[in-house]
Amino acid sequence: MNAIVLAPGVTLWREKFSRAEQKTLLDDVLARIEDAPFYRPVMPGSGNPFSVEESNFGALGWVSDKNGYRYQATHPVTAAPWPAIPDALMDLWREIAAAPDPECCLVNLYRGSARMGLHQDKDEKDLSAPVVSVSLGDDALFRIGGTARKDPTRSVKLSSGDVVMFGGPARLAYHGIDRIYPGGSSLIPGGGRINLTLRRVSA
Ligand code: MD3
Ligand code: FE
Repeated sequence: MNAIVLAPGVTLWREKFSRAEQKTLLDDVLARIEDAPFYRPVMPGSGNPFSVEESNFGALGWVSDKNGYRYQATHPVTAAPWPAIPDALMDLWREIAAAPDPECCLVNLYRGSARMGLHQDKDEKDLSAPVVSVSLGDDALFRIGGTARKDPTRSVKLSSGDVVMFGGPARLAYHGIDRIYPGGSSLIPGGGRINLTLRRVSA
């Protein structure tokens, strides 16, 4: 279905979720957020707050605090287990990922000038499975490079309903979100962007 290969291991499906499917998925996500509210992580060491707010669904959630980055089974504020991953996202993974079921759906909320600096995702024991990303709401300027920080990067605008899969040679690529374009989408109440990333954590 209209897959574009952006680079080796990087596949993009523009508007894989229709507007109606985006709305249904967002309602499902926001219902689960009632049980696992967005919170603002802080950087290990410095304790500086992230500009994004986060939550998770699934058996394991990715968290960051003064002590480091890790996966854990419970919400750092409520101490409750994370809600289950929405069915529509499990279906998506099973359609495109060719890997055992995801254990984590990290939920990132970008409002205003929130961004995410260039980084690698390498806290997962299983680096053979891809990461699958779903964008909802306002457009974002996404940047992806190579496996070394100094490698050249390219920028791609991601819009609501877009799905990107990062696997194989791209699994350890540096990537980040330079900015959000506010006000472009009416999907999310209060505006902004939600990114959902599905990950396999255990080997
Ligand atoms: C490329 N999130 O949560 S999703 C993250 O839009 C993260 O919220 C961004 O980077 C966001 O870690 C980008 C796209 C993405 C996610 C994981 C990747 C790209 C990736 C892992 C490896 C390579
Ligand atoms: Fe990442």
